[in-house]
Amino acid sequence: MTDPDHRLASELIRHGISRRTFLKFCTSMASLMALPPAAAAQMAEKLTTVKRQSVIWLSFQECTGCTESITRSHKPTLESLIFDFVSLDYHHTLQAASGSAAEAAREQAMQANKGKYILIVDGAIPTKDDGVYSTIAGITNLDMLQQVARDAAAIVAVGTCATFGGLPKASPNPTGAVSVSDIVTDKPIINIPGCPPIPVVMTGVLAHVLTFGIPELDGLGRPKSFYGDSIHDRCYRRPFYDRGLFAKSFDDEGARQGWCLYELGCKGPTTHNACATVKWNNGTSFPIQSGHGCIGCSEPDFWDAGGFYKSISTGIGSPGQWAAGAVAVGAAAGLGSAFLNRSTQQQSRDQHQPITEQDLKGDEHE
Ligand code: FSX
Repeated sequence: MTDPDHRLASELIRHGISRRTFLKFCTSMASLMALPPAAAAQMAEKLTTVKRQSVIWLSFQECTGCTESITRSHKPTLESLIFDFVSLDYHHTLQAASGSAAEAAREQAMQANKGKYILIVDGAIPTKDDGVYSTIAGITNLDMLQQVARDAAAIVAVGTCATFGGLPKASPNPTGAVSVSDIVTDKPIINIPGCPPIPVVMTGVLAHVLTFGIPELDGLGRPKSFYGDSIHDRCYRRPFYDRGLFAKSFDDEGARQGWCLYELGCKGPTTHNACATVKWNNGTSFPIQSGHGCIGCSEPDFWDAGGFYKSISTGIGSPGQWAAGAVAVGAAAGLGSAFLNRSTQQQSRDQHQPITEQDLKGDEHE
């Protein structure tokens, strides 16, 4: 377990990162999250001075892509440094301790920070046959989630598996996999979907929680600052869509000219995420920029609903499940003051109307 009195300021010095660089990071975080200009300085001040927040990270039914996403960088980044700021008291992939020592660390952290720790979950939770399909230290994921969630201040569900069930929940869902919000209904839950999520989105949301509390969420519990727009809204290929210029195959002249990939099955119009603006690998690129359509990985049921290479316009899949247009449920100022329960999320999910061909045609006249 790490020293809870440790501050980020000393980590910055240890890594030779200047205040100016750190301020730049906070400024870009604040701007990505559409916060007012003064927020960057407040964020920097708070992150460097407050005590480390206890975080317990549980990984359930998943591929470890979410952890890979946040840790796989070829050099230490400020994003990874944010994790030096928190006291990551349990993460069975990253921690040095194993076996009973790891479980003892989890229990100790839960006791020492009762009601105050943040629980991060990646992976879905199998519920069929009493949850026997995934266990850690002999405890089913279902039991461990309920146990650790009980005294958490807030929960961050990371990755589409934890937020919506993701791949484990895909038909025929042999383990009865469900999302965190299907199990925990009495705690604030922030959903950060994506298979995997963008690293800077994870750290940005975490920085917001640590400094200003829970960010403003959409109807699916996703921070509006990162999931408020569709990929289509911010796509650099959008002008081709508007002019009706579509690639018909991945190697035709249109594809070579960088035309819109909509007819090749791109799910950008029905997918909410920050890939088109934040991008991946330190802002290098994102799938559409490398010539492949969006597969909609940050939307519920994307494995079953889309048909990866089928155009939305063919009617294959059911775009209504793809969360067209998020319904805001309001902002929350602090960990204790925001409460997003399952019924609210479910209700919002039910309110989503399918995107129709007419809606998409309507875009052409904007
Ligand atoms: Fe799921 Fe994450 Fe996809 Fe993988 O932990 S969101 S399968 S990237 O690993 O949960």
